[in-house]
Amino acid sequence: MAIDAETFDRLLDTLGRFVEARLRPAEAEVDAEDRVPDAIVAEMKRLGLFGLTIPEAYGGLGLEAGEEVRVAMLLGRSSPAFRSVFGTNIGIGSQGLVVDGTEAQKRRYLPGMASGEIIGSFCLTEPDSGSDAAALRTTALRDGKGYVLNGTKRYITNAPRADVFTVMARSDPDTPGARGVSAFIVEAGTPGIRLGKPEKKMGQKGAHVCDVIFEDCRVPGDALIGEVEGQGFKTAMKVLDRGRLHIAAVCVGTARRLIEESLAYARERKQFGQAIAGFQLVQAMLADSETEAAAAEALVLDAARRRDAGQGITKAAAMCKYFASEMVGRVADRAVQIHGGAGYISDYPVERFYRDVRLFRIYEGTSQIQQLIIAREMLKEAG
Ligand code: COS
Repeated sequence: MAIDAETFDRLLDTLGRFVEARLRPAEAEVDAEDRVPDAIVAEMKRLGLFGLTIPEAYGGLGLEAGEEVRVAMLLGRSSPAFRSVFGTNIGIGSQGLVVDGTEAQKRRYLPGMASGEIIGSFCLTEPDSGSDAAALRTTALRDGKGYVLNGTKRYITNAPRADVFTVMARSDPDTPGARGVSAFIVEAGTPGIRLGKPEKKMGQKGAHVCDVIFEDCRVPGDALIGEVEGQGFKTAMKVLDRGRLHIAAVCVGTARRLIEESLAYARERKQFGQAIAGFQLVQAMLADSETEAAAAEALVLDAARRRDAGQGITKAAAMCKYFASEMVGRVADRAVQIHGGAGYISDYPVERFYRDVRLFRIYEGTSQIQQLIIAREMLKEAG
């Protein structure tokens, strides 16, 4: 454990109060304005949220998976846009360096990411390569001591405010598939990088994505993560294993929030002369949501324990992401149903969460990709 149990409990307590007192009251404003207020971002920095998973040696809190998922469940109780502010720094935007970077690369970027001074972002997806990540076409061709990058990356979270990108690119154009791919750490100010227009999304307003376009973008040789070619796809997959567990934990937190909203509404709303919570058909919806959220939580905590025990979690993380993201979709649907007409009106948080949670089944690997990973791992285990 990187921090002692008492300090961790204090952290959870502080973050719980932050979610209740600062994030929840600002949710509607963030959705309407498509922007997280600067004052909240500054508080997130002060609370250490940008460095939750970055090792202590580089200025972070170095939380283990079991601690990280408990924090993620807590943060999941408010709009996902808030977590997204620092989500790439503690996940896909920093972990490539954490797992495979050289000491010099870690020293150069991780302390700034941990403090929130540097925003990290992860460039894997392309216009023609989404689920089939190994088919990516962006190239990084050797030129003297460095590389020249060309290609377009799509739907890149936090790209509009990123300072550094972890970029997966084909360094060996003659090797198709995963083996020809390398990972690079590229500073956003490098000439030859252009950002596309911010995309208009269905939900998660306040979290921004856009294209990142590389046009003859020259990077030094030491931008190659780990300074080893051909490892970039594996780096990306390792990063996604942890990322998927984190997203699953967020889904559990969001489900808890939706259940809380549903329960409160069902107890207050009266029809046929009584609170609708007294009707068994409404109770069935509440019971299904509660049971499924508890099952997802147990799955997430078990996978986190396995990771902290040093076990591989490729299958477990995929199972968590698959089950928890589908689960929160069903919970959000029931929450809207319990609210009736009110659930379709934006004055009630469930309308916003219904749109927000839809993304969980898509990013960091669709449900169908998680199914594929689970089945592949089962077949491997069976020999
Ligand atoms: N950890 C470490 N290594 C891994 C790994 C993991 N979780 N998953 C795969 N690898 C390795 C494999 O062992 C293989 O190595 P070898 O060539 O040495 O055998 C290599 O990576 C290629 O793996 P694989 O053959 O499984 O690649 P595929 O192209 O068949 O499929 C999937 C990989 C479909 C699982 C992958 O493309 C994927 O996850 N797609 C979804 C991408 C995604 O999540 N995008 C979201 C956007 S990023 S926010």
